[in-house]
Amino acid sequence: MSDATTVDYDGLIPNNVGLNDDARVRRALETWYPGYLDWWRTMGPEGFQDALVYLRTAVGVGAEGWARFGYVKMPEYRWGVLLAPKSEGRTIPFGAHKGEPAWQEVPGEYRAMLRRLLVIQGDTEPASVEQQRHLGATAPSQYDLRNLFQVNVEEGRHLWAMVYLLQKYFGRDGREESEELLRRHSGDPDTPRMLGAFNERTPDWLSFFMFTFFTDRDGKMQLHALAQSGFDPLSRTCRFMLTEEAHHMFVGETGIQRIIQRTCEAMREAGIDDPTDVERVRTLGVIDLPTIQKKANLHFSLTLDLFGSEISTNAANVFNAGLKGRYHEDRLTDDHRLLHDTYPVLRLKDGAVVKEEVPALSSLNMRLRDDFVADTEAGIARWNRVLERAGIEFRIRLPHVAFNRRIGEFAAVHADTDGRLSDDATWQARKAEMLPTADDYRFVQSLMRPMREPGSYSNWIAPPRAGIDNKPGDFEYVKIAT
Ligand code: BYC
Ligand code: FE
Ligand code: FE
Repeated sequence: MSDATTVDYDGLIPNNVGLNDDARVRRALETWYPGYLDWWRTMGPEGFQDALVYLRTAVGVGAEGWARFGYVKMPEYRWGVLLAPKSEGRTIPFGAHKGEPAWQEVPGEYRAMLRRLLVIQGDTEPASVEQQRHLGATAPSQYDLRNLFQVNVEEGRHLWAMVYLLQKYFGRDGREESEELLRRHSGDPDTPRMLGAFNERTPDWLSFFMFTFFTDRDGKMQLHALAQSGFDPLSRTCRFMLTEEAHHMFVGETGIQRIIQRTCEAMREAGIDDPTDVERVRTLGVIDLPTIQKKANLHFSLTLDLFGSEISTNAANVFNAGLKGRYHEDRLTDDHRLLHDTYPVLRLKDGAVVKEEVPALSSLNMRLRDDFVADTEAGIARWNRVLERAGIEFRIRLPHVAFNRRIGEFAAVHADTDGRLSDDATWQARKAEMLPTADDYRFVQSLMRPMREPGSYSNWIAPPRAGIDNKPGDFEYVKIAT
């Protein structure tokens, strides 16, 4: 029996959802498992499959001590199905059904809508693992290598989380969707992943840290919105996923912070004051600040696309249905139905970017995106404190939301990082100041050399302030089989 906080570790699939008493779903998951493992081995981290990696594994869902650390071979990681504890008497917090008891089964009228949300959420998780597949070969330290793999196994577990919901609540359709989730692949011309950013490459560690800083944060925002769901199993799943997600953004934020720190140190040692003297900074073997800015521009704009169109009937429908709420819905004090409210949306009107009040229900994607931008700003401010302390006249800043977009209001125009619209020729001429160029990629790539010695770090990144699980600086996080 599972009382929701104890996790059953005896079977093939660790879980706190009573799989032992649910032969149908257990069999479905056990049938899916070999295909998953095959996917992990062929599309997951390249190499290192026999290495012992110092990983945390979720062993409970309570607020205290939910994870255990230890050496694991990745294919033997205990991917499990873990839901946050049920809160008795929970009601649907928003939309047309607000105040009714939360659903424990799929509401028939919303079946298709819910299935689509689960599939899109599920699709992103393995996509990110595929995107990061080649990074192990060039990790700048054992510490970073371990963090990469930690993120990868947890994204794998997030796939399990969605597959469980699909198989438990969607029968045959759910089993087919679960297979499809392993069949689509990031960047595949015939069967790509569903959302744009998940088909982009993550070619180097600067990209990886930017991805975990920006794109995993879209994950955080979307999971928060889904954690409010009136469909209780989804709410509980997402609440637990969020406890893991925090580490992914930590990896991104501190990764970039350490890169900036190292660049500042090297510039100071060499007596370089001008951060835009890219050539000289590069000769020091560290990443120049303008390149970091351009990568941030790229990953920010790609991630904004993941919020969908600013004005969206899909978003209105899933809110009305009680399936996907707002960030911190439970802390907001309006009527949670939004039938009569408006929200300010940036729009393109007669060739200008203007703010317009739009019905609140239609602008929920915009609202979540605004919450995302605010959350992002806090992290950027911490990067900038490193620059400030080093006395270097440079600040990382977010580009305008209209910059480099492929989805929504600004998809059809060119806007620069200040939001000024420009014609195609001007855009082409200025692109290299705003987005990474082939030369920038080549330079960053040239720094990507593996550092395998415990406690040693590649020249372009500073060591972290503390080890994982309080381990000492020279801890061997990954025991590479020879
Ligand atoms: N690329 O009304 P619209 C994560 C499609 S990340 C391609 O504007 P909607 C993670 C859209 O599907 C979080 N297509 O938008 C992070 C629709 O197509 P159909 C993932 C796109 O539907 C790092 C059409 O355009 N979870 O967890 O309101 C590592 C019109 O759509 C894109 C979720 O996203 C795009 N960028 O919003 C690992 C939550 N954007 O149906 C993991 C679930 C839109 O007309 N998903 N389209 O064929 C959703 O809530 C919504 O589907 C979206 C889109 C917010 C994604
Ligand atoms: Fe995830
Ligand atoms: Fe994540």
